[in-house]
Amino acid sequence: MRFPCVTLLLLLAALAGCGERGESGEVWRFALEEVEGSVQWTYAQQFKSMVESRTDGEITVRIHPYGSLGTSADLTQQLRQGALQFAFASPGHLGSVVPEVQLLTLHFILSDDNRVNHDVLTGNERFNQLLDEAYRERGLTLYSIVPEGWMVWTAGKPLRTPADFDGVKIRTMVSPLLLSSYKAYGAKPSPMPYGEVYGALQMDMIDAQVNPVFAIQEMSFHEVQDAMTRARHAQFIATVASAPGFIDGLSGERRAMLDEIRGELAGFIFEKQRELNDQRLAMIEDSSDIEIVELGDSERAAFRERSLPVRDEYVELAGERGRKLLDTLLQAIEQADGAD
Ligand code: 6CS
Repeated sequence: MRFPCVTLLLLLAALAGCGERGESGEVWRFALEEVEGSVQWTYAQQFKSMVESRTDGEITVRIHPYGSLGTSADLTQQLRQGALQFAFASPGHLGSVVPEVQLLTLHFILSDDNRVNHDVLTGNERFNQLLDEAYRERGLTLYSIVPEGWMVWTAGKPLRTPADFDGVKIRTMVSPLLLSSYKAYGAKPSPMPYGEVYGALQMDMIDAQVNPVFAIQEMSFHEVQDAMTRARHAQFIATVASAPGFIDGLSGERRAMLDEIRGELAGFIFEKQRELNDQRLAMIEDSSDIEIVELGDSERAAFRERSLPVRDEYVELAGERGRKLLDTLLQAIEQADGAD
């Protein structure tokens, strides 16, 4: 996929710290790492409608779906320069800039109960605050954490055991720990931007990829793969980041509005991602003969075992704050699982 020139947006960098002023008021630019109809698009549409109605049209939210402004790395750069006010920033890409956020790419650290994951990730204040500190050190602020559903593996064959991964060229996002996670299974990870995955699968440059079901359907990856393996090894967890100083620089009333919207959107998008993932799985089943395999507990345990040393690598990379984030998350999940 090729991207148009972003010169116009770079010019807008001069507006750092505030939204652009349009003809009828302020414009907040919100960029997505996913296409129209996706979980991120659904979130952004709802955000837009809430902001615009609550500010009586004083603010217009302009949504830029994936492909219009560049890769995830480009979006992060534009956000840091102040050319965008909000952008989705997935840990699988952002980990190269904010090492601590790679925690959200580690395998087998979450509950099997998705409601628990959602409640902890969006509701645990200490966790969110620690992560925000890490973002701020790198010229970003954390607005929200948005779980988008379980990741599944697609390949030319089912991937039931680590031995099945031996030598498999799997496309990953670019954060270093994702490479470690798949090397631990014996695979050959091959990082590349999202927009290049379909072509790389079609041309046999890679054998496999990993993404949530809704994304596999909307990017047509199932058309060029023979099997889908569901291991519940990790969720696709995105974050919404904001431009430096943007939210801090708003009036108290606007900041309170954004806090309120974040809380309301958390419940909204949790239901929507579930609906989208279920609907898209049915669409894949109806339109292709891809083999769908669900791993059992003992099969998952073999992968979990291999994944554990990557946690130590995370702490080495992400330092003391990373260790605190990992401990906070594991404890909160364990506690919430126990309370069920
Ligand atoms: O695999 C990726 O790169 C992308 N996957 C999803 C579901 N969202 C954005 C991300 O860049």
